[in-house]
Amino acid sequence: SGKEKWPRGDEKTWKDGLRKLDTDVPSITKSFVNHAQTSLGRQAHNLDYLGAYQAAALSVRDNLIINWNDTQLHYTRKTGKRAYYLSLEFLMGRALDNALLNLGLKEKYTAGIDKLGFSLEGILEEERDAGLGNGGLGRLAACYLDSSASQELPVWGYGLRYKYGIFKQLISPEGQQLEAPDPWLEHSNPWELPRLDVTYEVRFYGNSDRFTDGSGRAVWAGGQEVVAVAFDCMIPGCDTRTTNNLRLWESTPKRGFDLNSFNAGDYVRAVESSNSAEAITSVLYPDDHTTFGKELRLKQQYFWTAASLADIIRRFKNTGKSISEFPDYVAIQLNDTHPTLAIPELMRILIDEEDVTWDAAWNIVTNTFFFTNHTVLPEALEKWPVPLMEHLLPRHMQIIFDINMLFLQSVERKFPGDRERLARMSLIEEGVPQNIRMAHLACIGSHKVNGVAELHSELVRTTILKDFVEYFGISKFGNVTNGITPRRWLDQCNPTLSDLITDTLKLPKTVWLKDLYKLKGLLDHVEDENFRVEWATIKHANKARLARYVRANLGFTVNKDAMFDVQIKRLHEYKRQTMNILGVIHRYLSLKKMTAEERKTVTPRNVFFAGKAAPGYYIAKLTIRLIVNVAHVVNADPDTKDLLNVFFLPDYSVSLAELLIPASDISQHISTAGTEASGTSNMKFCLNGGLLVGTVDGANIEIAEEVGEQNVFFFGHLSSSVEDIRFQHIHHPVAVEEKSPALANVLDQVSSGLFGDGSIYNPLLDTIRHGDHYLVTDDFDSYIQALRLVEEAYKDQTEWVKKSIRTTAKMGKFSSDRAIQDYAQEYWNIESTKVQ
Ligand code: B1N
Repeated sequence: SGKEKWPRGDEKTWKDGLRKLDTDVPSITKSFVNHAQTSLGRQAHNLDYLGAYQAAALSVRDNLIINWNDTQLHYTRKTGKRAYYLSLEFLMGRALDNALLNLGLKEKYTAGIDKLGFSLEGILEEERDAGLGNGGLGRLAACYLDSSASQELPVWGYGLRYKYGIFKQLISPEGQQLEAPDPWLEHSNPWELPRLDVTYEVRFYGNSDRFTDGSGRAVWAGGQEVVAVAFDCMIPGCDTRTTNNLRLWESTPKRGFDLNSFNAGDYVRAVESSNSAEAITSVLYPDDHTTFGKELRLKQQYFWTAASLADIIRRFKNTGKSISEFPDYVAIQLNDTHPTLAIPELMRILIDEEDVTWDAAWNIVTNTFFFTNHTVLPEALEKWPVPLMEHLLPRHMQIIFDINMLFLQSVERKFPGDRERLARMSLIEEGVPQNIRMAHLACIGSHKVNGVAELHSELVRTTILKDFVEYFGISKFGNVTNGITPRRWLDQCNPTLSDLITDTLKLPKTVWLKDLYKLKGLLDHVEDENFRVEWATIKHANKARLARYVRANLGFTVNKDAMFDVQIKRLHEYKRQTMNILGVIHRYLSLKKMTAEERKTVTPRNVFFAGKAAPGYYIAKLTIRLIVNVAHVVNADPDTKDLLNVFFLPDYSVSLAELLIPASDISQHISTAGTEASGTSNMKFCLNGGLLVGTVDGANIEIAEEVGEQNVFFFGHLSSSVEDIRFQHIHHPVAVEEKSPALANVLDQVSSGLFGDGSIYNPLLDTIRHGDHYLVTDDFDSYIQALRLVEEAYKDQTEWVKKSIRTTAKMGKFSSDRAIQDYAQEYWNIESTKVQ
């Protein structure tokens, strides 16, 4: 009859039972009260704000689940190509406000919650950040999920459900960073759906024995088996029913695990080994841009890639298609080298379990994977010791050796007799021990490789993967400039500016939020004085909002009429927070020398810092200490305290960024040229009308191209000269006094104890005095000059506001919707599809 058969039972009874989306205030309040009553066991008389948050979240979650279910059913029925984003980090932040905005239900929830005697604002503050990432790489993954759902693309994320996310940062009165665990799951997490039925067993250690039949197959057995359990997080798109999935794996011991030890009465040993299974997903590694070769980290990487691949393959097999068609239906994006083991793992499954030949398997693999590189810093390029890999994953080690042998044979055919080239390109770096170069493996196992901004992608092509460009040809090596989601990074964090833009463009909000190039319509209003006043008033209100936070949480009073100058990012020598604080000291010393008359002409400035240092990164921690102690002195000095203030805001997070970014007049992105692959907060500040002070690096360059160089404050040496300057530093060192007397004076003041015991800071200052790998000495004077120009420009508020509007207006390119469409079309070959 052409009629679809109802799956089971009475269709009407089923359909009557289905929950519908809450779209009106009465059903919202009803759902809220129901959840308080039955999910939480609370009532009006004993519901506090935390309970109210949970009730609200559960009621919103019901809506998400309805959409999520329909989306997944739609994908299953459609059976088109899907993409999977494998990332060890997803820095999601809070979910409630984002879900309300993307569902278009914020106003109705505000009204409903008000009726129940709570304020939505207060409820939103109860939510803990999901901090499952270190910084830009993890937040990028989160923005890409938002854009995939908003663009109605069939994309799933795969990651780990760490019990503890990025550590909580405490700052002692002396300015020392202390780390505390982040128990983000303490009050249960309403945004996840445990899928206790979706599990996979993942093997470690054991032995791999090759068949002797010449098939290349092997049997890997023994060792330890750990179970991966799925937890699904719903990712709502903006103004669409599409709700995608982020699947996070938790490690648990295998049921009945090591029963022998229990039987033998060795209770403690048995419990210990189950602890070790759980340890795999216990904590996010808090180091970025460094590799330690820790076994537990490698275990995390394999556990996650093995579970994710098994899940992807199971889903593919359910479609009934032949395994040779895998790359026509599956694209897998490797977010940096962390998931590179997926390459030998897919080879293993195809060869050992699916009976595919080596060549056919390699063909499938190299048409399935795509690899994004996020840094060219040598210390961040992942290497794993061969003995560790052999011990933990013996079968994968064999496969990697085989891939390497075949690859080098092919290189040898293309470049006969070039032994040095073979050594450079090998997957194995010689040494004691030998190391596996994961970027090389990711590169040769992927269909395409990309960097994250134009300059960075060019550096990838000409430095770390130069030989591979010569071997594969240039077309394998692309660029996708990073982007940010304007939903969180404008509409959510700066609602008043969002409303002004909506009114000014005379477009529905979701239209410009999903086509960010529409912002250029703001250019028609730059000369409208009323509009400029509204623009400036909003910035001022955002500064006041930040000032209230600082007052309430840290007890400092912030002059909200001063210029707000912000640098917030992970602490790292290459990001040069040290140069910023030394610049502040320079400013302080100049102010001290001025007469009272001269001081009257000075623009007051508040300098905000926030960011975490890796727990073992001594120099980065010393920088925090210096910032905190400079703040103590400068903020207390009656000569300067009205003109210059310094704040280090502890425990930087996504939520704190949402408060700081809309409040900035200028932000600093001052990495040594060639070191910051892209940067993404630079885009967030500019989208919110903050101007950029920066080096000619990463995405700063493309921002300047879009907004015009007259609207950014560039300084410093270009990446093309960095190598030569470093060579000079080593072979013809010139004293700081000669290169920058201003900097030398600042260093002397620090050493001589102006900010407390100077000797504490010597290891930090010595990184500049000797070697100066990050070129602080070379860039300092032009940095100070750039800040002078900022101060000049800020005095003309009319012009300044025009620059601010023009900057926001030209940020269309930096929407993560553009970036994700680029991946979808140029890399994954997937299409948008509308959920009915
Ligand atoms: O990735 C961001 C870029 O915008 C930043 O410029 C870049 O620094 C950042 C090892 C990393 N690169 N590499 C990392 C993170 C964790 C880890 O364990 C390296 N993060 C970046 C997004 O493209």
